[in-house]
Amino acid sequence: FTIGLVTTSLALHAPSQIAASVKKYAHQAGYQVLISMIDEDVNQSIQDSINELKSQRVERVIINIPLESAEAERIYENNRDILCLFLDVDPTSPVFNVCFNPADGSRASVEYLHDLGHREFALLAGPEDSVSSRLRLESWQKTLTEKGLQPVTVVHGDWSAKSGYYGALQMLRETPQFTAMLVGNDQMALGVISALHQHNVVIPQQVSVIGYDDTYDSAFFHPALTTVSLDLDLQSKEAVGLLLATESETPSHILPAHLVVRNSTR
Ligand code: IPT
Repeated sequence: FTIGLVTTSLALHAPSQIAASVKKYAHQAGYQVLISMIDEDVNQSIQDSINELKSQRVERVIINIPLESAEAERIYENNRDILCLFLDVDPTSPVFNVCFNPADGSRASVEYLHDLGHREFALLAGPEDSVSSRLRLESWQKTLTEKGLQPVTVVHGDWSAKSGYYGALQMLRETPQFTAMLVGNDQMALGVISALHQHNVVIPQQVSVIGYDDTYDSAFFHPALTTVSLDLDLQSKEAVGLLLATESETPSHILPAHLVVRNSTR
């Protein structure tokens, strides 16, 4: 049997880690995995990818594409002949999904830095069209508001290290008073670290940085990155397990995220 994986760019660390884990757990269960990567440049739709997989007789599909709930429901409705499980939707959405709690890790980041005395926060969020990016940003902002704070700036990147680098440069130019930066993922944080180093801003003495994901490389950044840890291997394991165990959708699983403190904060 074959499981399908429709995924966003595998040039990104988290989706590539997920793809590797999906493959590992599917193989352990005796299944093959067919991967269809959405290529935004050729404007290939998710439905094109699903059709491609269906034509290869795939009946169970994991979808790791950021989708707002309405969009995910539409995909579910249009594909009742197969079983679709979503990895990047709002976990409260009615579609079958295994997703991380979007609020707990973001809240923990703000509280940790606030307890250390930080009051000037810069937010470097992921892309505006990603549901996970939106929910992480909303949770940062909500937690700051509860503490009577406003971020000094909000900038969006595209998840890449390059966008983190340029986002940080923009912040240093326009709103350099921040002492803490919350970053939507670790790849962007890598670019942030590089930009701050170049401008002789010392991490964590002058600016604390917290990332998001805790992919395999993050402990080896310089300084080792404090970040919100997502157990992507567990997410993949649960997704494969649920997809193979059920004939139809079972209640969705919400996975916790937690802060891992390393050397980029003080
Ligand atoms: C999410 C990652 O946190 C982020 O770094 C980026 O790679 C994004 O995926 C790509 O869509 S993880 C996802 C399962 C919410």
